[in-house]
Amino acid sequence: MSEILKLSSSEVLNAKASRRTFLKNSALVAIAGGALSACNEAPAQKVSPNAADNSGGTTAPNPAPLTARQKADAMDKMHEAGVKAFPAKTEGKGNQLMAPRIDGGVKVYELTAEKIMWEIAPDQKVEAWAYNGQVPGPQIRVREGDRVRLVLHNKLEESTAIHFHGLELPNAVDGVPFITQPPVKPGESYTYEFTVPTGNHGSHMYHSHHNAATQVGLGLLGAFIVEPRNPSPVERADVDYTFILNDGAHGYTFNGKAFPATEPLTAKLGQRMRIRFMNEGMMIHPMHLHGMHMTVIAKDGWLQPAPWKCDTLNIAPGERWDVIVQCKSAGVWAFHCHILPHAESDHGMFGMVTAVIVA
Ligand SMILES: [Cu+2]
Repeated sequence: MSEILKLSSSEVLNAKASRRTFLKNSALVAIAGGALSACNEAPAQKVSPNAADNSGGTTAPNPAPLTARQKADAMDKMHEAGVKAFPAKTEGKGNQLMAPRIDGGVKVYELTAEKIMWEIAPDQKVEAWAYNGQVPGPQIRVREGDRVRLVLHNKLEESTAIHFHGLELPNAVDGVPFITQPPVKPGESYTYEFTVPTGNHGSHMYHSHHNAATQVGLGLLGAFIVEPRNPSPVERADVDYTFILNDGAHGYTFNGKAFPATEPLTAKLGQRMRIRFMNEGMMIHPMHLHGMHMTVIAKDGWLQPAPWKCDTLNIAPGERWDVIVQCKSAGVWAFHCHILPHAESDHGMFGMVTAVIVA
């Protein structure tokens, strides 16, 4: 072996056909050959100069490069497949209305925070931190003046807490660790009890207020809707949708799902559709509805001095906006975030896309 390693390149090139150099050269070729075949056997190191060319360099490229039209058709096929799959079925549904247990006139809700696997879109399962196994967590719906008790059980590996976003509650139940309460440690439970203030009705939220960029991004959030005792005529609606936007670890989602698994909003021709936008993410999302305008009636639960109209409504983090859509035109109307990289790529639509379907 040491003899071979001492062989210089000039010796190889100028070698005389002596038995000694013949043996040296043969050994060198064997070593080089062995190294090459080892390379060929390692799949990660296989390199083809042109993956699309299967000719081996002996004939014209095969298959031939795509024409511009073929490339356009290939892209269209991906876009069409996404739209045809909508609304795609996935496992699990978030934001399900939760019935309280009544205890001496108090509405009692129990929420368990726990790690689960959650299907965002077909065959796209991710780890989620969820309340009661759903993302968003169960919808809590009460009336102004109700007495509410919420019991949080923490089955996570880190501490957590719940803040009631938009409710004007006593300081002690504000849900911010080290400001108003100790963190709820893994394995512990914590009880919040309060009366929903009169006049504080509308679309509110509950979510973690501990390591929140991670915990809310992973799914620890839900709608807390307070119905008024005396609804205003502007609020009258035939169908009522809660529409929670998020943009954390699970990507761009509406109610915990990404297109084509997002849920369409449906109404009959002539019906009034209420949409309660809630942004639990960390980015703004201008929601744009095709074909019909939206009439904005409330911001953060508070009725506007006068309703106003738009077709694109920016929903900033933490905001809630309530709108009415007078469903005056039949059809499938695209409804999406207008920051286009949140909704579409060259592979087709994804993330923050759904449709308002008027039939
Ligand atoms: Cu967006």
